[in-house]
Amino acid sequence: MSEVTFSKEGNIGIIFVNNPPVNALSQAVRAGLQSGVEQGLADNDVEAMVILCGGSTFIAGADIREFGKPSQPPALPDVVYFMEDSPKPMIAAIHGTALGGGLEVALSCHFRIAAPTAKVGLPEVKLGLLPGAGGTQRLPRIAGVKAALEMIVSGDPISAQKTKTIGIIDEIAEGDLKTAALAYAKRIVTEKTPLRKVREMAAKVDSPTQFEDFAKSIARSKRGFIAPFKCIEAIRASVEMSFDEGMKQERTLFEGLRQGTQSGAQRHVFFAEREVVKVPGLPKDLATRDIKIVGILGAGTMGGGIAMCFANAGIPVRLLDMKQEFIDRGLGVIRKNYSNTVAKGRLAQEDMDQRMALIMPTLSYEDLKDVDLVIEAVFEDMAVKKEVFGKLEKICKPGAILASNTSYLNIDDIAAATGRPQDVVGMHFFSPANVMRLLENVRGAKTADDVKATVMKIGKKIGKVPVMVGVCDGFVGNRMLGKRSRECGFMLEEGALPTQIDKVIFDFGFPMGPYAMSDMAGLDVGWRNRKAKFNELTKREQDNNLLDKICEMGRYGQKTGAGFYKYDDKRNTTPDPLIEELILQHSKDRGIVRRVITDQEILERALYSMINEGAKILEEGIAARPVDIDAVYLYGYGFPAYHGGPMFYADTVGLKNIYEAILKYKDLVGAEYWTPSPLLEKLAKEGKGFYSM
Ligand code: 3H9
Repeated sequence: MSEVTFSKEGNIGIIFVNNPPVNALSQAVRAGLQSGVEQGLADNDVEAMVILCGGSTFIAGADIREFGKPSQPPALPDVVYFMEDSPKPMIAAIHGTALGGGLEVALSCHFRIAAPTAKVGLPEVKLGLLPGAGGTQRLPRIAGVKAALEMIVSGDPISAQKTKTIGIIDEIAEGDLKTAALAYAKRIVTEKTPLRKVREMAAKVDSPTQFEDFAKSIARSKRGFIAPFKCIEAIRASVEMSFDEGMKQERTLFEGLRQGTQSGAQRHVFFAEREVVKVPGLPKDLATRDIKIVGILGAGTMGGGIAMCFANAGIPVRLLDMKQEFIDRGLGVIRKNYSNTVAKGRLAQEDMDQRMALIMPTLSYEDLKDVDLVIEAVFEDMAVKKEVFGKLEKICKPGAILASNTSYLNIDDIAAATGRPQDVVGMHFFSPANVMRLLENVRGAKTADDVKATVMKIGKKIGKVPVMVGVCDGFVGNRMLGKRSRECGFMLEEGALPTQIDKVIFDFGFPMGPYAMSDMAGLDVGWRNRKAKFNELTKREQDNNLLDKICEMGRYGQKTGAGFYKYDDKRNTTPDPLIEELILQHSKDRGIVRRVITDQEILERALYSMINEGAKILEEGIAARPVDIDAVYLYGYGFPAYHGGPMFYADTVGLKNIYEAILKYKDLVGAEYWTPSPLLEKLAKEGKGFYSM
């Protein structure tokens, strides 16, 4: 069956789009729409035309996969112009999500009717783009500049009800959409309703400085992104130029973005999120285990956050801790988190109550005997974990999945403490667990395939981006981050200060630099880890003991009011001369002559050390694909989406350049820290990238 068909019901032509899964506007769909309108125009019996879609949604936008290729006619702006020009009424019948080019098609129709559950939006900005088929020119004309700015710059869809209020949708369908749309079309014909061409309306600003004010309001949240600001520029054209000139301006801006690296990276992120859940080697149709009740051990920050994730998805939780006071404190934090969301208007009180009711606190392991999945979030110590898993093995029913939230420890060793290693897996959430989207699912050597498939599926269900990784110290995320921390520590000794390093990393697009981040997470965490692994460190790493010195002063970061920086009551950060003095003295004591370290060197050493480790992680099969590593960094560590993740970024820099830089740092810092991964070396010499191996 072709993607677009034309048929008739009485005097109404139906242009039916059927291009699963989301009716994206591929070349065939664009051509089909054009030819559908042509057929309707040529047929004297047809007095109006309805655009209707099959499957779960109206057109969800341009086919994103086509953006990297040369465009094939007909172009969408021409198709929609042709529709709007039709002398016969055109009606869009919307269900599911009319997104991007889909909404642009609808806006070029003369009338729009939508199912009550439908949503519409222009999410192009999330792909580093702007609406390129008239969205920036038509939306402000029909919905006003304010609504257009909000919708286009956020990219978030809005409900059919709201769209009716702001004028985008003319009618909400009652009952079957097709029947309602045909009746609406007939009414338009009978009543001879004049055609409403959005392009003929005028867009007006609400205040003379509306665009500047709006740009200022997003300066912080959209820092580093190009597209949101180009969206504003394009919308401005709808007010200041004629429709045709505005369309030209939109096209120029759209093309500039489409060809830029940011959009390439953000399109990569879109597909990465969907790709990572498809684990190589796991059959798609593998039966998974049913997860109806979840047990969580530990009501601390991590356990509480994890409990919220499941409660948010409507899954009952048994939250176990050793003492009533721990339970009370944990539940108090959960309640406070939910209340804050209610106060911000993002959650109804009723929903909060329902979620709280799903979390059943307990002091008894006995209450875990009927859970289908149990996740332990207890103290990060192998002996403690083994003891816990020994108990779980005895209590939990056969087939229950036993998961550890460990961030470093060896899952195989934990599994060995039970008689059912096939049921044991890592589920590593990131703090705050109710916010961060990454879930590193760690497969042990004996983890059963259906357990792996289940933790991927449940991860997606609770709104995470689950990534399957193998066993190693720190898995993917923390193992790579460890290399960055080490290199930054060396740079402090050699001549940099925390403020300089943090600024470089912040300016690259991370939410914060490594020292601000450590202060936020708590320096004692890293300190404890360092002490545990002290004997495995090199002499230089052992001697690089700034962290020890800072922690010995009782400075554990934000929670103690001081760490690498000083903090006031409101946690405002100021550099501390005392720490700077400590660093200078440290270099002196170690006989290191401090030198000027350029921002470029900081960036390269911080990032390339991680990329080189990422390549090793690929070689070892800890991550199956570069996209898994990118997803870990995008969703767990705040890697800027417009750089696409460390491995994607490496390809944009060029592996040859990275390889050469690694050799340079090998001479400067030492081979034990900077030996290129054989995979990276091979790809660099072959002129390839991680995504073209
Ligand atoms: C645009 O329109 C530009 C225009 O202004 C101008 C042009 C000149 N293309 O998300 P799901 C795939 S830019 C290609 O899991 P859901 C997706 O990869 C576009 N493929 O389903 C997945 O494939 P697979 C503006 C697409 O039900 C499968 O469909 N529009 C596209 O959770 C299912 O997707 C957008 O940005 C696409 N446009 O959510 C909308 N969309 O099965 C992007 C999806 O192989 N899409 N796929 O992994 C979405 O937001 C969600 O997919 C949607 C459905 C809400 C529609």
